[in-house]
Amino acid sequence: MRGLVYKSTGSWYIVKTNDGKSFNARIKGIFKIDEITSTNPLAVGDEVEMEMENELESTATIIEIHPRKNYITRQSPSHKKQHHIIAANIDQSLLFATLKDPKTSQGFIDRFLVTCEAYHVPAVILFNKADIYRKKELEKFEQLHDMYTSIGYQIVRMSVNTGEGVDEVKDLLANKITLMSGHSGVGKSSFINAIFPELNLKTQDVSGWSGKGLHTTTFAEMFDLPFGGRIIDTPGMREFGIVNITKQELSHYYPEMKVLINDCQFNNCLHTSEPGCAIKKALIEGLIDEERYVSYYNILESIEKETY
Ligand SMILES: Nc1nc2c(ncn2[C@@H]2O[C@H](COP(=O)(O)OP(=O)(O)O)[C@@H](O)[C@H]2O)c(=O)[nH]1
Ligand SMILES: [Mg+2]
Ligand SMILES: [Zn+2]
Repeated sequence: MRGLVYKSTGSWYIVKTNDGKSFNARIKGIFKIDEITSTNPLAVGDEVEMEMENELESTATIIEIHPRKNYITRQSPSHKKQHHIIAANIDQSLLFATLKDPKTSQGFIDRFLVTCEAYHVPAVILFNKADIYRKKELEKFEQLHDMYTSIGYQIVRMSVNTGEGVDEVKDLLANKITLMSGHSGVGKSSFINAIFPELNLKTQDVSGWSGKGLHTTTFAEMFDLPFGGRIIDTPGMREFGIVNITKQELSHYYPEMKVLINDCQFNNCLHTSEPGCAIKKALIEGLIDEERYVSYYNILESIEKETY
């Protein structure tokens, strides 16, 4: 029987069949998956084939994984060369960002966008907690809004507290598998609770004192939405490590740079100090955002370090 992985807790997986039955499933045998080294063979969103183990106990054995449309990984915090697959077969990714309490840096947003571009996952950026933005944050929002929309990204100004933008985001979720990401404390669980109160996810304040917070928030989990569609909550995900991207590739994942790279004098141009660089020229002319170039440069440097 065929099923979809909803949660992974290490060696056990919660897998749901098409008719909505949940199984506790384990892997049997060795899985050869793509050509990547990952610390987890299966992830939330994977389509699998299972055999019933015990019908009464709803246990099953996973015998096969179906080919993935895409997947998103992050670097293992302890082994930089290894990655951990966060989720597979994603239709889109929503990045929850905030300009205050806490402040999401543009560098973080850009790393996220690069990861999405590299894995072919469409991305939308949500600026939550708009209710507490003052003049400074509102100006910053306008600037980021204009810059990101000019290079093709969708931006939503949102507040779970006042409801601003919530329906707009809810509409984006219909009939899709959506990965929710962003720093802890930006309002992901609050948003999910606002559109689907029955789920009653723990928000930060509660999990903080329950003592279970850290433990229960390590694994990504998928939820069915009552109005169609599924969301994947990724609690505790502090950052995306950029994995498997070469220095040469990086500018391909900046849409505003990608359209210019054929105009560089050298076809292996990294757009730092090479002569005849079309990207540097566009930067000087103000056609490429300075902060975007800074984030490009920082990611480029981090790739350099990892490759010795
Ligand atoms: N002012 C304000 N606070 C919010 C908003 N959304 C969430 N919060 C608060 O931010 C904190 C963290 O929210 P939570 O949903 O746990 O964030 P998560 O870690 O991303 O899941 C909680 O105290 C929420 O009440 C919002 O739109 N405005
Ligand atoms: Mg949360
Ligand atoms: Zn160049």
